[in-house]
Amino acid sequence: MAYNEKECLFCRIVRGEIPATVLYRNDHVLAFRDITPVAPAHVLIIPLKHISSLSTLAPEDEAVAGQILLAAGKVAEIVGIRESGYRLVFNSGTDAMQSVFHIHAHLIGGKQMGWPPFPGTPASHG
Ligand code: DGP
Repeated sequence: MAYNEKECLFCRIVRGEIPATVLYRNDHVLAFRDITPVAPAHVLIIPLKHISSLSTLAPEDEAVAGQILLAAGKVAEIVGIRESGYRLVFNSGTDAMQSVFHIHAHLIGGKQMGWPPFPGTPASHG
């Protein structure tokens, strides 16, 4: 798997080298439909800048992290789920099953979801 900007899948989408259904773009972030949606609305919000994951967010990325959150509300409005509700998920690392190592928020909605995400599993704080 490639982690550098030249080969990174989402960097290639940012550069327009790979097509995507783009719903929103500004100077900091890009939002496009997930290719394998898990809900009626499933949009990925990514920074234009290559950052591998939440774990590698640096203090200088503070503004771009905020831009992802701000974009979430705009995208929820665009896909018509701002009122009904939505979830923002950042998968980071192996246990979370992160598969693309360019930080992204999954904006998911358009159906009733459950909480907690693993009903019946006893919580354990190691
Ligand atoms: P994650 O597992 O959190 O790293 O999520 C990566 C997501 O990226 C996954 O839900 C599928 C999506 N994805 C992978 N390749 C493509 C692609 O080429 N285009 C689009 N639109 N989404 C992709």
